[in-house]
Amino acid sequence: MAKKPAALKSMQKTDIVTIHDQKMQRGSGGELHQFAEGDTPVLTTAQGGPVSDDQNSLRIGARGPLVVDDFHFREKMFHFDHERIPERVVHARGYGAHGYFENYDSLAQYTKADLFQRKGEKTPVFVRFSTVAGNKGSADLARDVRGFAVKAYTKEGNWDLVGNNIPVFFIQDAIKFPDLIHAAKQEPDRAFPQAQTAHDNFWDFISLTPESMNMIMWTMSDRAIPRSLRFMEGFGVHTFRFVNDKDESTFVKFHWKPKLGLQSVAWNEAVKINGADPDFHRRDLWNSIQSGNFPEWELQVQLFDQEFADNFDFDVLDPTKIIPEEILPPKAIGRMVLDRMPDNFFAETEQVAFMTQNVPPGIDFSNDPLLQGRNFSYLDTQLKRLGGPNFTHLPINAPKCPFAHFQQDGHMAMRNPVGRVNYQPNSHGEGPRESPTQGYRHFPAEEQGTKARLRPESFADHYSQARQFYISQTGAEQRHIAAALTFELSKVEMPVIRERMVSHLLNIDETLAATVAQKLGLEAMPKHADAAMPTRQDLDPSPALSIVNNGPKRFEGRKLGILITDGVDVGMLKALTDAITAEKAVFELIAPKVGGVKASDASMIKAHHMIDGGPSVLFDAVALLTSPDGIDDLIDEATARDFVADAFQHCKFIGYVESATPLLQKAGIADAIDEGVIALPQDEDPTDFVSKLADLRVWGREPSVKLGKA
Ligand code: HDD
Repeated sequence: MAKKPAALKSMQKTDIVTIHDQKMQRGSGGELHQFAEGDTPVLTTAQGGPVSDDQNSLRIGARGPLVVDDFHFREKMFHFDHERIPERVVHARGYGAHGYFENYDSLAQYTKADLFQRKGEKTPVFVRFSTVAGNKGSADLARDVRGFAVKAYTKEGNWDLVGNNIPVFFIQDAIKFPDLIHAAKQEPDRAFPQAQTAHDNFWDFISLTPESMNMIMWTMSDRAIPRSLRFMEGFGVHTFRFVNDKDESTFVKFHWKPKLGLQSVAWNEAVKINGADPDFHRRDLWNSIQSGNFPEWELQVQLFDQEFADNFDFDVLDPTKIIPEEILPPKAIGRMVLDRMPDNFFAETEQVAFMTQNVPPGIDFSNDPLLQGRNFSYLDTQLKRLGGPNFTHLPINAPKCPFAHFQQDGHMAMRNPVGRVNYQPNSHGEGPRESPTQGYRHFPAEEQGTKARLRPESFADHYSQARQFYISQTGAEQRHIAAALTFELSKVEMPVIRERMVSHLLNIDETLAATVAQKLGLEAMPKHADAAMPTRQDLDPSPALSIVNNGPKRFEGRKLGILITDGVDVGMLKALTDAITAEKAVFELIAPKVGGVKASDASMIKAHHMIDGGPSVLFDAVALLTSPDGIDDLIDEATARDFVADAFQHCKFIGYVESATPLLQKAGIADAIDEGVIALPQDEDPTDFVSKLADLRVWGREPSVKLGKA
């Protein structure tokens, strides 16, 4: 007979034992159960029955088989086995937060929507940011569009503005959406690549879909690798309608503008962030809200009438087009502040159900065929994902205004009507009735035409705005677009797809096409792609489209990584961290050991990261506060060399004390000092250094880094 395990023997000797940090008490039959001390609640089953032992399943003899009477085991496993719900078919990976929208002034002239009537009125919101292609567990810094979905709990029902961080879309008709998404996600036979469009199927579809070219310029730009969810714009994309109480309609496009300005990372940095911290964007939002730095966006609208729409160069119903802000300046109408994280990720962020068709009176749709198709799709997906028609009973989806209807029953009905009457009209004089005056009235647009499967000719220009986007970028941003296209197409195995893409690029910008063709090593330049309409060369650049040109010019909300060693000068460290805090930025300390360092005054300073766990890609800028003795702990560390070399390569500001010079040498940048590599002399106020950080990046350094001159 096998010997009893030692742990079991000892457990049988005592009346109170500790298992997994929990005190367990032996019952009269020798079984272990929760030791309920003070106000510690007794563990129960989901049926409310108290549980005596949650560590050992019921069995015959100490080493015998389990028995089916163990209803607690059965229930616990049953529930665990059903914990997952289907992830979203797109936008599976997301992160949400609560907050409010504050209206600046009455917009009654344009819309009767209640949330826009009164100055200073606050409406609660829940926002979910997401990537599109990746699965729920994919990394945050994938090159991808970001979802920017806002649910406003207005006094007249929920308004969902389900937008993206890019104001245009890949396709003009919702019927193409399943093809687009099939092509973008993992290929069906091999189930890779994860969260990447760098593969044949995506570029095959795109190269056969010229209407996607404007969107492709955006997704290959730095917009697709934002530094933080807090530093990106959001767009409603489509043209909507505002309708006022006289039933007059004004077309409207919605834009969210981040208070802290726009900022993205470099591609090489994104790749490394995904390894170092796949939750980079989540963590950033969590940390900033938990520490009271509430992210904020201004809601701006482009308002226009039918006459403007008729005279604009492009069709305002075409979701692959913008209206440049220089042509139609946006009007700021309110601000949104996110100030509270959900209590439970699953209950709120995972179960929140956004639907474009959720609009309050005063907001209506246009005939954008993508929007109309979306209005059909979102309800279906909630049924599949949340398992039944009662998903509006979930607190995150329920309106916060009074509501009354006769919908009843169905799976998991939690809010059930009382009384006899469940229909209307009725003779009991009970229950809600429709209200022609207060109820939602669709804008009475006059429509006519022949029923047919059509694409309007006014949607046919696929290249002009793609070119406009490209020529509106700074040199650095244009280089990034070329590099992104080259990277993605280099992963495409079928040469014909690469060539077809270059033939489209020729219609956008010949220099861009030539650069990509040369970097891909194309043997010969293809012909221009056939175009339904020639590319307009006369569209003016739109400065609003560049991130770099619209940078915030301040370091607020950003993070400095300070590399410290034993002997760090406490005075200097304090002056630097004070200056950073005064700038409303944050800092983290990186040291050879996470336990910290012994500073110049012999005090111990704890670190946030050890050098291996705190690479410079996690920070917006770095400072090297070493000491002549302490530098020895770092000089032979590859991670310390990478810390500096990466910061340089990613065009970040680097502040350094003299003793860090050998580290600059190891990183190969000692002879490449530029205006972004700044000496921090002893006894000098580091405020100057901190004020320079406002430029965020030294993009001018990039060509020299690329050429390997560093
Ligand atoms: Fe969509 C989710 C944004 C086109 C069908 N979409 C979804 C989410 C966002 C967007 C942000 C995630 C919401 C959340 O966080 O829960 N989608 C867009 C934008 C589009 C767009 C800005 C174009 C302008 N979408 C689009 C089309 C269709 C869909 C054309 C189908 C006809 N979208 C869906 C969906 C999803 C979704 C399948 C998946 C999960 C969900 O709805 O709740 O129904």
